[in-house]
Amino acid sequence: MLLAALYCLLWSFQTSAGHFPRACASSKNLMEKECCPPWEGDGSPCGQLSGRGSCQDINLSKAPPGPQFPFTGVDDRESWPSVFYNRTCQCFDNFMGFNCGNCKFGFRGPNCRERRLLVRRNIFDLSVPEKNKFLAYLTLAKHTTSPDYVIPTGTYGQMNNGSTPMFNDINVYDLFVWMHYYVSRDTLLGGSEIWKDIDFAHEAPGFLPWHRLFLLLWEQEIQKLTGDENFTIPYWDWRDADNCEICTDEYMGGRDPANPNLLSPASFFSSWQIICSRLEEYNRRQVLCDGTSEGPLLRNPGNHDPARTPRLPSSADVEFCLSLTQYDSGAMDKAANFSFRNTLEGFASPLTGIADASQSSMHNALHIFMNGTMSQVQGSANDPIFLLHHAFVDRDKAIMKIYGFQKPLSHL
Ligand code: KOJ
Ligand code: ZN
Repeated sequence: MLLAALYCLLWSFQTSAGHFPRACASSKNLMEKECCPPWEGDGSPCGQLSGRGSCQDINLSKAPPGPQFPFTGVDDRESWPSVFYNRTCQCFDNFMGFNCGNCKFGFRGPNCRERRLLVRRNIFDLSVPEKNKFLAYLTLAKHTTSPDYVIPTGTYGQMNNGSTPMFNDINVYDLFVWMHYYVSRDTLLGGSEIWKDIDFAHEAPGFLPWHRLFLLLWEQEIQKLTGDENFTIPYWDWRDADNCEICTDEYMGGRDPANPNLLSPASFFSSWQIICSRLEEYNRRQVLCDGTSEGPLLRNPGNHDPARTPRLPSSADVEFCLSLTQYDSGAMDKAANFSFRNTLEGFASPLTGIADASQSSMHNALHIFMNGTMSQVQGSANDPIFLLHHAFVDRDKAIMKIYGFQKPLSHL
């Protein structure tokens, strides 16, 4: 749960992942501010009897408000997760998870001691049965209610400070769509007031580690759902592409001949419903996305604004990003110059490294190019192309940049 907090400091806040263990969604848990569920293996909180972990007070450093968010105490995501819980499981050794029931990424076995190496592969290198298995996993995730997690449908204030819990079931796929919405959503300030200049996962140093953790958690949930402990997300290598090569009915869905904004009826995803897309409506009503279906996936690749995104990224663009030696720079936001993160994210030119608000390049270029659900930050993870795209953004050389590792870590 909420592991993103360990990894990123964005705009001076602990970042938030935002999904809640079902076992901690009661008014008792919320009133006591404790989330230390039992581990099934021994029935003790955090698997304490088996030495997996123990229930601990969380200890967060307080961050001062910055220019992007000149408030304190108005948003549940500040100092995550302390608005909801101030005691959670601290896991030992290679255990992790809300009840220390999982192994840390890269480990397996009953005691999580065995090293495991998993490799993310190019989707075009998968055999037809392997590719079809991936598509079947996506379908299964979209049709299976998450056994372990629920989503809050109101703020802590709307829940009367925990005494009236507001949570919904959600399917495994949409759980992650919702997390991406929640981390990037606007702040509801009460009345009709909204603060839009806030995003805990984009436009700042946490962009790469937040999305990296997102993909790792996604893989872990699919591994649990399918029993396939070797599952990894395939990537789409979009370097030098001049069209959406994965937008065919055999892969991520072709275009509907009758409506260019929709997926072809023969594709795997034409019947999918999206969530978390009606941002203006949520803001007007001062509510959160509650996971209700909001219509079909929209995608119209290539029919985007060519002045904003003239082309998809080239190999030379990627090489330029990798030549930048500073992970982030300056104000560490979307105006940063010569920043590896800002250039790879797509707010700075991949020719010069200078920030350019008129263009969406690199990672952003793919979102804009898809011209539909993918192009709006809060709902973009509805389109499964999001996963293939971010698996490529997360590829080895990018990761080496973040952590200074010598070896590729795409297998993490
Ligand atoms: C959607 C996203 C994103 C960027 C854009 C476009 O998720 O990160 O759309 O800039
Ligand atoms: Zn994102």
